[in-house]
Amino acid sequence: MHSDVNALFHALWENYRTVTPSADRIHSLLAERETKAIVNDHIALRTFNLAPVGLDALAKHFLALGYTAGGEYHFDAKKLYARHYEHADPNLPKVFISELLVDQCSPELQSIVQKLVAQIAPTATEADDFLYSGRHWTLDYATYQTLLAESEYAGWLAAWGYRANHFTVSINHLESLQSVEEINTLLKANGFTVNQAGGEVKGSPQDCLEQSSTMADRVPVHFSDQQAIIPSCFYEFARRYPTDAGKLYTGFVAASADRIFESTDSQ
Ligand code: OOG
Ligand code: NI
Repeated sequence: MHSDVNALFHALWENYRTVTPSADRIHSLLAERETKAIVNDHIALRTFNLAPVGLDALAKHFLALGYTAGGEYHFDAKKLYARHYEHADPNLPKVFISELLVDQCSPELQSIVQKLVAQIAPTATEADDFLYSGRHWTLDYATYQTLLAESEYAGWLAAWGYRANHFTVSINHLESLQSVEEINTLLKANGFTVNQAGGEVKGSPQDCLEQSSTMADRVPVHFSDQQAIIPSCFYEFARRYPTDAGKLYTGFVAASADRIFESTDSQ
């Protein structure tokens, strides 16, 4: 368990950027327009709802650093449950953690995932580096394809394991660009692909949250029997609005999140 929150996010970022070539390019594109450092709105992590790696085992790392649980979110069609965590320090990123409800999936998927999770050391989740420790199991390409065919989320998680699947720029903290639309225009002008699912801008001022994301980079990955080029991680952009109480909304919007998951889809 990390005792230094900045060290944890730094390690998560370093791990993320090694598999996400767009991350540095997009970060530079924004940073060169700004006088202050880019602030992250949130990051996201994925897991299976099986011991010892359920959502709470990941959350524990953040609770130990002073984070508290925020809202919970249900994604019935994707068979996912999620919760967000936030810190009293508004400059620390929020954390969105989801888990696949394995028991709701097909017997074949359940059996595959149980075999993957059985390879994880019982105390693995306690390690300082667990949240960026990648895959803890062997996986062949055909098994990856089987998982993908039923659940894009299961396939991605089996291939990539534990790591931040995206970082999110806080548009509220930018000086040069004010809106999600402006960010999307800049991204497209520089050759990046913006996630179109449900529209390029997800959410509205009424939701108190507007978001967009790139489609994940595609990079080579070693499976136990072959190498293949598959989606890795993506970048997201979020603009928050005040709620009626006057403070910026700190939660997420399930309908938007549902489509942001699709940023790592393989087709
Ligand atoms: C999380 C997707 C949801 C958001 O900001 O609503 C999300 C994921 O892809 O793991 O990041
Ligand atoms: Ni996000």
